Order: sequence, then C-alpha cells, then structure tokens
Amino acid sequence: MTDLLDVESVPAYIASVPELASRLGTITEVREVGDGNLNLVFVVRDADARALVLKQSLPYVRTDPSWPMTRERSSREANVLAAHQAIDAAHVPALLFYDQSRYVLALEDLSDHRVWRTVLNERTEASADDVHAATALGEYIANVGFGTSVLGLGSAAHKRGVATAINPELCEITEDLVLTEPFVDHAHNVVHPDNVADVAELAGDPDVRHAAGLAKLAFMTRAESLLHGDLHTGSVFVRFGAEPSVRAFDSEFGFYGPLGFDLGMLWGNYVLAAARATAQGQNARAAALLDLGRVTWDAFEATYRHRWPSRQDPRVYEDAVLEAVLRQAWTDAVTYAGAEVARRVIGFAKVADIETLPEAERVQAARRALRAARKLITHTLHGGTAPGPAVLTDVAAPA
Ligand code: SR1
Ligand code: MG
Repeated sequence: MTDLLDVESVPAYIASVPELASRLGTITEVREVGDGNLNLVFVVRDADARALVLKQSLPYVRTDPSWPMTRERSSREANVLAAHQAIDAAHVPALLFYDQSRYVLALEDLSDHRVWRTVLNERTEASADDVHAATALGEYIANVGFGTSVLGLGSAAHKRGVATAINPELCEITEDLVLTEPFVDHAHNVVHPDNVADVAELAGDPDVRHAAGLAKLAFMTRAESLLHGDLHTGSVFVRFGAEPSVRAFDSEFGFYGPLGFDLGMLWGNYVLAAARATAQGQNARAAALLDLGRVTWDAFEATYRHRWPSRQDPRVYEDAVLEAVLRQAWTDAVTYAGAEVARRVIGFAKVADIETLPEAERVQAARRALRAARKLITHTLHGGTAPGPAVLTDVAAPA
C-alpha cells in the first residue's frame, strides 16, 4: 500500500496527525500545485481561510519515474529549513511540522507569493521589485552562510551541523547534472540542432573542463556553510507591493558546501533571464538583469561584513581573513554561475526562460547563454580573481 498523498486522502491524513489537525478546522479545499522535478505539493485550506502546505517526496523523480530518488531528502530539507529559519526567518517559508514516517513537510502557505522565475519571464521592462528580491537574497545567503559556518557557530557546533546535513544522494545529482554532464557526452544532453556547435565550443575548451573539475572538487570537499543547494529563481517566492516578501524554498539539495555556491546558482539564473530578454530585443532589461548580480553581491558583502564582528575566535580570524573569505566566495560564485547556465541549456533540467521562447529566439538565447557560461566558468582560471561586483555585466554580457 502506498503512503503517497493525493487530493482525496489529504483531509484524512491531516485528521490523523495531531500537530496538523490542530492548525485547521473543516477542510474545504485541497489543491495539488507541485510543478517541480521531484515532489507532491498540496495547498490545504479550511472554512476559516486558514491554510498550510504539505510537501511530500516521491520515491522517484516526478518528471522521470524510472529514476529512483531517496525520500530522505525531505528530512534534509526539514533540517536546512529549521537551521535557516533560526538564523533568517524572514527569507524562508516557516516549517510548521515534519512527519518523518511519511516524508511530509508542513509549511507556511505562501499562496499570495509567486515564483520569481515566472514573474521574470512575464516582464517586458526592468523592475525595482527585482532589485528588491536580489537584495533580499544577498542578505539571506550571507546570513545563513555566516551563521552556519565555523565563524558563526564555532568548532563543535559546525562539526555537528556538517554531520547532520549530510546529503549524499542529492549532492551526487548536483555533481552529475551541474558539474559534470554538461561538459562531457551524456544522454541527458539535448539541444536544438542549431546549438550543437555552440555546445561543442564550450565542451571542447579544455579550460572549461579543468575549471569544472576544480569546482566539482570544491563542491565535494569544502564544508563551509549549510547551503540552500538549489537556489535558482524557481526556488524563490516573491510578493511585491505594500508588504514585500522574498523566500527561498525547496532546500532539499541543502548540504555543507562552498559559501559561493548559492550565489553562483542565483547569478547563473540572472544570466539565463538576461539571455531571454536579449533574445526578445529587451536590451535595457537584459542589462538590468545582469546588474542584479552586482545587487545581490553588494547585499551579500554588506551583510557578511556586518556579521563579521560577531565571529567566533577572532584571535586568528583577523580582518584579512574576512577579505580572503569574500574573495573565495566571489571566485567560486563566478565559476558555479557558469556551470549553472551551461547545465540549464544543455542538460536534464532545462529552464522556462529559454525553453518557452519561439524557436529562433530560443536558439539565439541558448547561444548567448552558452558563450556567457564559457566565460564565467573559465574567468578565475584566466586570472579574474579580484571581487568585482559587476562581474555579470563585465563577463556575461552579450558580445
Ligand atoms: C533530478 S533533479 C533535477 C534538478 O531539479 C532540481 O530542482 C535540481 O535543480 C536538480 O538539479
Ligand atoms: Mg526544486
């Protein structure tokens, strides 16, 4: 018998779990809204308009049921959410309850938010709202990056955190899908025939593979901070207007890794959004999207510097160490941004930014994105090591 929920079984499930039943009255609406690659997601509402979200992991990839996937990812997401909530509650959905026996997370309902990628893809002009979101995310990355590190936690708590957050199966997906497959021949790699030469240009550059190898090694060995692990614009809920709110959700890929990884994932998705805008003839908007890289970096840097005086063990962690940490985060982020762009064009998990364009524009956008990816991945290898906040504008802008 399956324990997987569906719209019909959700009310009985909630009634059977006291921690959930106490939060809702008579249930009047259950909707399945999951649109990602992996999970079931239900929005549940009661007669008094109270609501919560249930997220349950499937034992396989939702978009490819022949691909088995550990359900323990739900426990890892619960762990990341709880840790991030303790440090920066404003920028994550509240975790209300976790049912380990059925791999169900109960989360704050954010139905009045929208997925940022969808909002970005609908826009035709640059928006100050996106600057707000990019700023909030820079603050989030710095808050949780510092707060879960040795500097924020001290030695023993950091080691416990690393042990608790181990996430081998989902890390391996990132190692494969983001940091390996786009740069080698692989069955997951499918592009439009007119982009085959563009992929060959990228994958044929020995510096690209060299940089990807170094980035993969860092991803697998540098347990610096408890990361979100999959911080693309489709993992961000936004609500703009009088009460703006920006929340990073879907942290099931979370683990202890390089501080610059989440920044790089996000930067890569700004580049993809810019490639779309350029292909649509929105050049000013494309420039504004690339400038979001600077915005996020500035907020990240300011927040990290603000937290620095609270660090553990300042005896040896002098201010020169702060500069080195920031420099390392920046150089890592540039490389990971390039890998994210490449894999979203070439590999298994493509993005609507490119895929929903009409054919000719899609080919154009993919070409621009792949050229940017190549420059970003190899930027550090080619000597671009100084933190320059305008990196996306400088490196990834269309030629
Ligand atoms: C098999 S999972 C494919 C992708 O979906 C997730 O959102 C991650 O980005 C992962 O790489
Ligand atoms: Mg996801």
